[in-house]
Parts: sequence; C-alpha cells; structure tokens
Amino acid sequence: MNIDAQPFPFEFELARTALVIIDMQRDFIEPGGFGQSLGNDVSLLAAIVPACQRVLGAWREAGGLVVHTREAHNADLSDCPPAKRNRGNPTLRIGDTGPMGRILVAGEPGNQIIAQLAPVPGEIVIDKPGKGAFYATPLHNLMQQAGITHLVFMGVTTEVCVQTSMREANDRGFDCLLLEDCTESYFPAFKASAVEMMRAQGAIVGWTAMSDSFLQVLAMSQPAR
Ligand code: C5J
Repeated sequence: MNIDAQPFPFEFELARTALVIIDMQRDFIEPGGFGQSLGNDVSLLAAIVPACQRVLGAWREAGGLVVHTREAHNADLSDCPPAKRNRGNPTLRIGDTGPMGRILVAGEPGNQIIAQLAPVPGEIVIDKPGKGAFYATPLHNLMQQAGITHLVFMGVTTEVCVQTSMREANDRGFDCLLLEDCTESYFPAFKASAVEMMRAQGAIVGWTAMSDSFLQVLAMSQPAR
C-alpha cells in the first residue's frame, strides 16, 4: 500500500505493519490526571479522539495488529526514578492520590486507556515506565516475533512520548508513519515543530500523513488476517 505522505509516499504491507497508539489514557486526556497536575490544558488533547477512533476502527476491520501503550509505574514506584517523580514541581506527583486514583500508577482508574479507544482482546497493551515505548518494555521482541517492519503512530503527546517512541523505533530499524491529525500536544507550537523535525531531511525519523489519506488507502485493502 502507498500513502500520500510527507516528505514522500509511505509504502507498507498490512501484514507487516502495526498501529501503535501512544498513551491515550485518562491521566493525560481527562481533568484530574498527570497532564493537568503539570499545569496543562487537557481539553486540547480530547480533540483528536474522533479521528483516532476512525483509524482504529478501520485498522481493526482490515485485520491489522494494534498496540496500545500506557505510561505506567509499579505501585511501589520501583520503576520511577526520583528525577522523574520530582520533575516539574507538580501539584500532584507520580504515585500521589488524585481524583482518578494514584497518578500514573498501573491499574488505577486514571491510568486506563479512554473508553473510546479501549483495547479489545487480541490487542497488545504495553505499560512503559519511560517516555519511549521501547525502553524497559517487550515491544521490540513482540514486533519481531510478529514479523512487523512498519509502525503507524497516533497518540499523545506529540513531542514527548510519541516523538521519543518514533525515534526509538527508527533506531531499531522500523519505518514509521505519524498520523498528524491523530496526535496532539498541550503546546500547538511544539506539535508543529515535532512533526516538521521528524519528516525533515528525507524522513530522518519518519513520515507524516493525514488520517484521511491513510483511511482511503485502507478502504481499498484486502484484510490482513
Ligand atoms: C508526557 C506523554 N507528556 N505520554 N507523557 O509526560 O507524552
């Protein structure tokens, strides 16, 4: 398949491609979570949910592999370095109890993926202690076992966990596409810069495309499995 992308078309085979949805969890998207504790306006992020739902629905229909990630720490915070916990001087630190339970702790209500994009059986869910989806997680092995060579990214936030994960994937040899209208930042200027820098220099980190181009091509595909 061939997607109209920047800086040039992105080619992929459905059976060798995974859709990776980064951290669409309540802690970042709903009031009362980690995002708001850092002083951010979380309403900006909710705007991408309908576009993400359309892509996820079409990808599932096509039989593509889905990976969801969550930024999540163990309840004893053994995987949260003090440097991370203390950063930003937040009103609520990682591990503190907020309106949606303990901030960024696995299993807490705020740590769940939002209902509109909730994983279904058979989809991979990766809990990651860092910003990148590959650091201290089994993601690389799982992708190799599944024969995956290409990754399509959506999620939040563009310049933090999405960009870090795409860079990690790129260094591990994956070809990566970012769906521009399916990613968002608390800082619109940071999103714009991150998108520009990833596709610059001939897709030095990866390609970018709008979800409509992706959906059009997907609609013409044969199911992967
Ligand atoms: C942040 C993320 N922004 N998922 N996490 O701390 O981007």
